[in-house]
Amino acid sequence: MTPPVAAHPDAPRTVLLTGAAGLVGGFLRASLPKYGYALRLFDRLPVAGEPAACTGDLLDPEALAAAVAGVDAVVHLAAIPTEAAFPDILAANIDGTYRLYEAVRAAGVRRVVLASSNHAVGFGERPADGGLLRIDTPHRPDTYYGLSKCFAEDLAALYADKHGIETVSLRIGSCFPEPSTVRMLSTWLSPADCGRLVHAALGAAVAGHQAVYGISANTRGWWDLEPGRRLGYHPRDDAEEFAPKLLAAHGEPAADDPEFRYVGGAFTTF
Ligand code: 15L
Repeated sequence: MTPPVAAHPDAPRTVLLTGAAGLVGGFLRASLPKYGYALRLFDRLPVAGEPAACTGDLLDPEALAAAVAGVDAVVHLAAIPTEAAFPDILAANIDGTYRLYEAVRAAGVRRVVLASSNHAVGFGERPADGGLLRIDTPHRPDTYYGLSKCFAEDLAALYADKHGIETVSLRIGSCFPEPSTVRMLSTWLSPADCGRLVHAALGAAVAGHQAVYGISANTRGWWDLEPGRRLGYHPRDDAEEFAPKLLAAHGEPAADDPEFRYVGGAFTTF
């Protein structure tokens, strides 16, 4: 068994992971226990190989209340993870996240780590001077999906200001086993760095609501990672090792290609 690595001394210990059956949920089920967290798993679908996982819907108040009872923190991944019809996004991502925060408030949980997305700022443009995209760039959603992540971040800010619930919103790039497009040479978040990021976000001192970009230490990254570093996120992976293969297959994108120009890449074209 892998020994625990660098746990924060005052980090939460019992953590509810919503969306535990999804891809990122699977990465975190593998990595977070190595940092010493005890995970409680929650998903609409059964979680493969995890008979103790709670199967329930975010829109079911009783299931949600039972899931949050007694945990120190919540990592909230549960959502439709891509563009979809507005009524579906409204139910799963917008109402679902509202219900989650209400349950968190009622249960007295202090910390949420929220899976936001780069698509909250998807129409943000690559700085022309070659600089980094700042974390305080205004919301510019590229889809209803991105809009739901803007809502989630703003909801987190409301519950911080009104109820003292601390949230770190992670504007995740492309969290996959490896990058599969040229854009992902910039936006990739490796599974191991995803674990590092969530661990940092669970344990760091934050006042209220704070957003950070979630990508690896990519040579071609153009989103400012400094806010994450200040929380203790020190990524170790770099998508550049995949560059020769991807560039040979696809070539360099043109400067006016949405994949190159906008944070959200192809999502701006749907
Ligand atoms: C996301 O937010 C999606 O959940 C994921 O499926 C990818 O499309 C990713 O963004 C991305 O921008 O690559």
